[in-house]
Amino acid sequence: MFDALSDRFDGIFTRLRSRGRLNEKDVDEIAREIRLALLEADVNVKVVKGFIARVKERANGADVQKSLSPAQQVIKIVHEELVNTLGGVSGKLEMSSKPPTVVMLAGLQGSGKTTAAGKLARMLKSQGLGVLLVAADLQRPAAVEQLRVLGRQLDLPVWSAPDDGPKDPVEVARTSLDEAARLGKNLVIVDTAGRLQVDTDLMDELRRVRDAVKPTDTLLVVDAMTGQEAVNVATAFDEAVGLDGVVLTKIDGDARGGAALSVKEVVGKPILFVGTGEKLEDFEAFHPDRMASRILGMGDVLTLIEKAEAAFDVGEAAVAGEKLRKGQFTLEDFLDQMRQVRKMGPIGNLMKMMPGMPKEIRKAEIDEGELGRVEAIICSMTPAERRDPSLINGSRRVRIAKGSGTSTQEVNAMLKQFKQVQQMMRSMTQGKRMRLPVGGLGGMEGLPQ
Ligand SMILES: Nc1nc2c(ncn2[C@@H]2O[C@H](COP(=O)(O)OP(=O)(O)OP(=O)(O)O)[C@@H](O)[C@H]2O)c(=O)[nH]1
Ligand SMILES: [Mg+2]
Repeated sequence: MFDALSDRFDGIFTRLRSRGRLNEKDVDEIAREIRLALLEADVNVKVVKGFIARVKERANGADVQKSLSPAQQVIKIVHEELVNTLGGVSGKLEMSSKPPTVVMLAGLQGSGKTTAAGKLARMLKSQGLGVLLVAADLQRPAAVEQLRVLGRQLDLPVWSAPDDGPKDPVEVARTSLDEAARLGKNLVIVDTAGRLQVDTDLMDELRRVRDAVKPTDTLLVVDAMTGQEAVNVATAFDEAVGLDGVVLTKIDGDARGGAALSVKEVVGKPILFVGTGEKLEDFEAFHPDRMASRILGMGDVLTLIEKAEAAFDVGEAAVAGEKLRKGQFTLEDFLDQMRQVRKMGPIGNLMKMMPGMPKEIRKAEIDEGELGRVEAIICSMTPAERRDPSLINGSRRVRIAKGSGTSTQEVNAMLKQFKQVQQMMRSMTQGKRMRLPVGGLGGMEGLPQ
């Protein structure tokens, strides 16, 4: 999401950097370009109008700081206005003072409700909450089973209609609270059937499910691909059941970002979470400031750090750091570290969060296959070889290449790069000038040296 918009901003700001002072006419021109960029990203017209008016007023007005260049001033203003448009401060789930807290997920068919139920359950479980999943979607035959599968993956209970009893979602919802009490769970996530706004029967059923569980948080799940149509969807659901917030799904796709930039301002409901992929861990709390930074290519260090904290074992990382310092870092340690990094998600996504990454690198297709090959090569070595690569002679190289489905050249290149890293680490710890390995490691070729 936002790739096209990011590119447009990048172009506007690049041209701006070569300018000196900005007069009113320059500001008008920039405003026009930003307006077009936002409209192309399918942002609601009213939102665009307000956004442009504020940027113009501030760029022309006294708001301008003398310590910044004209380009920096405009970027700062646009960043702040993007943050505001995306909701200003980060929203949070409301927790009930009288447990259980009940989160009800509603939305159009296929928007990602059931997946979001699983992802949210995973996130809250990891925060120490006792979660019960509730299958109040009896519309689609496979819906209950889909939630049960997620429950099994997460090792969480799923409450559903009895297999041989009546299939009434309102009854399932109502009894789920007793089940939560019986199991001692303090958080209940209710998955509901997908429905179209125009379907009055299903909207009515949703209201009755709501009245049965009295949700602490009613969240609308919206597919980012919906664009600014998300505004109409959110308005309809808000009128029908009352919303507390929005979960924006599939932002990993090529949605242009209109939904994200329109919904808060028009409907007044904050985006609380975003879905960034199909897997259960592809889910993040939504932070307007961080998202604005990502749109403007400034990176998102905080999310990167959080991902690292979630993926890395602190103890292991400390041990690896110590070995690095002492020059005892082996291929085995390298493999461990690489696996931990890969747990953080596709390297390409991580690159986008790094500040100061040139656009070409942010957009470069990182070859995940190359990382996989490096992993396969190390895995095909014996433990002794991993600890002491100097053991690896010609015939061992052939064996390793065969075992990993690579060539001896690839094995050689990998070993050479590893040696360079070791040398670099050694010279760093000995206070010598740091020399980065030529070419970098597995698939990372092309990074600035
Ligand atoms: N790429 C991507 N796919 C997603 C994301 N969230 C959900 N999906 C996919 O979208 C499809 C629909 O997801 P569901 O969770 O079944 O949607 P739903 O709203 O429960 O659908 P109904 O119950 O039929 O209304 C599935 O194939 C999911 O894997 C996301 O954040 N990114
Ligand atoms: Mg579903």
